[in-house]
Amino acid sequence: MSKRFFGITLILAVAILSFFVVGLLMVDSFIQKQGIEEEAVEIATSVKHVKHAAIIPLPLNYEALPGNFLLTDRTTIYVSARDEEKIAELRRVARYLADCISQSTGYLIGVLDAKDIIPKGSILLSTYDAEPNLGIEGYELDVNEDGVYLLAVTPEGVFRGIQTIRQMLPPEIELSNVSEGVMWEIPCARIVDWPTYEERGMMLDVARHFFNVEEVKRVIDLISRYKMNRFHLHLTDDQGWRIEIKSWPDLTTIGGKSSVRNERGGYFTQEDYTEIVNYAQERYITVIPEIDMPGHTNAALASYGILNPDGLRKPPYTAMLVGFSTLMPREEITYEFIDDVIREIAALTPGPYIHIGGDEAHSTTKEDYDYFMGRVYKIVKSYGKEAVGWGPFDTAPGIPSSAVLQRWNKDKTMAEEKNMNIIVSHAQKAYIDMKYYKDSPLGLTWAAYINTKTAYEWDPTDYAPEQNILGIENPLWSESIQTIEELEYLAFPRLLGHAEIGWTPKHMRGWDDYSDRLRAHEKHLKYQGINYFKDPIVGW
Ligand code: TNX
Repeated sequence: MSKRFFGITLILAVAILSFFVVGLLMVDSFIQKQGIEEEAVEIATSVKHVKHAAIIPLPLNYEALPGNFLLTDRTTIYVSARDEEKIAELRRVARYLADCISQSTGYLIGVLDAKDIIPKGSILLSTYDAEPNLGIEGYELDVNEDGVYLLAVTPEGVFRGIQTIRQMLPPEIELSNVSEGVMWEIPCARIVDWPTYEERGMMLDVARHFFNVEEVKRVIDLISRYKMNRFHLHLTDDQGWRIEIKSWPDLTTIGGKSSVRNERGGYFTQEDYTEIVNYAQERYITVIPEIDMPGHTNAALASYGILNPDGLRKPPYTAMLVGFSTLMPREEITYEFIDDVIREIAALTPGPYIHIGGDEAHSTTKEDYDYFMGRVYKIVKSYGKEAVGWGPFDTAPGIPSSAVLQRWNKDKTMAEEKNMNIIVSHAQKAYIDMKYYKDSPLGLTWAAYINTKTAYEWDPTDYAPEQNILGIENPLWSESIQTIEELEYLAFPRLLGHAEIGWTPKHMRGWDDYSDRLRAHEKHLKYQGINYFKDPIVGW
């Protein structure tokens, strides 16, 4: 082989090799670029996801899929279940969804029983063959271009899933009048979801200032939107008695009149209360009525002289300081009174619980308090209900492990020792009557300032052992509020964060993601007509 030939071969070989190397590099850079583009697409979808499906509380599993389901005037809701009773209940739930859709789209949405195959473009609500591990409130939601399929073990689970669908639709779906020109799209996705805690609730104090049936129904409706399932009504306190007791009529004719600074009194008749309970039940929300005792009872003491040591009615109380009043723990008339009250309320309440208060009984000796709580507990049980109470009611020896503690502070407790169920309502995080900031126009300050971020960044296990936690509840005491607008201002948006804490597991929660979703959800709040606080910390 000549030197020249070898030289040419070498040049050729180098040329071929470099061709390959350059080619490979190009392919590689192409692949890399492709990767970046893919990543960009992914980011874009996730932004879109935040924009179009900012669901609160965050579902356990959310898989975004390409495309959208388009709701039209031909969309029909089908129901399917194994037995006639469930079908009837699902028809009612379907009607509820149809009405939600109709009011803003203007479409007349029909509800039909599913037979074999359902047409393209339909919504199916079904309790047929759902995975039992979804539990009572869990649901599976499949949205694809051909249809929306919502499956749950119970109609209650279907109802919770419907709230997810509503949040996935454009925010105009919340308006109560028809919006023209909106594409009623639901982004395609597959969701499998269930709650972390069994109880997720709100408490409303109607004793300090009264709120009427319509207002209470609105509150129930709003909390149902965020998958809450308990509504605790604080019905009696020093400043007012708000529930008609037929065997003790002066409780409302006298005790119902007063309120904080006498600004807003009133009471529910038993028919009113039943209307509230039924409205809540239609939304799969259990009402927990509270008769607070032995303290916080001035309104009762002002209604009946016989409940007082001197036989004289106390003057009505309209200030805000607490801890001065007490029923007489060693007098039988007290228990005759309580027996009547609990009997009448238990008869009107389908839920398993009656809340017997027990907080801040500073004018009752510990011995009397213990005796009193033990007696009242037995009365509650005798009417087939379980008792819930504020701390320190769990420290009374007559309160057994089957009772439920509502924990609001860090005072000494027996609940763990007794292995009681605990509802976590820690005042420094869960109280929605606290001011957001120093200069907030409404709210109290004794526990803390709680802005939207503080209200979100806590976990029930910070306050009780996991195995004892039944759930969480957000009390809205009403000393500082008199109107539904004021109520909404304190409750929203904080309540959404609490709803998520009760529903979504701790490891999936984070402020950055939550605040993104909250911002994206803002129009839904606005179009529901909620007077929410535009908390700057959310980035609003
Ligand atoms: C404490 S916490 C109370 C209520 C007040 C509330 C105001 C608890 C069980 N009792 O009587 O309304 O603070 O934030």
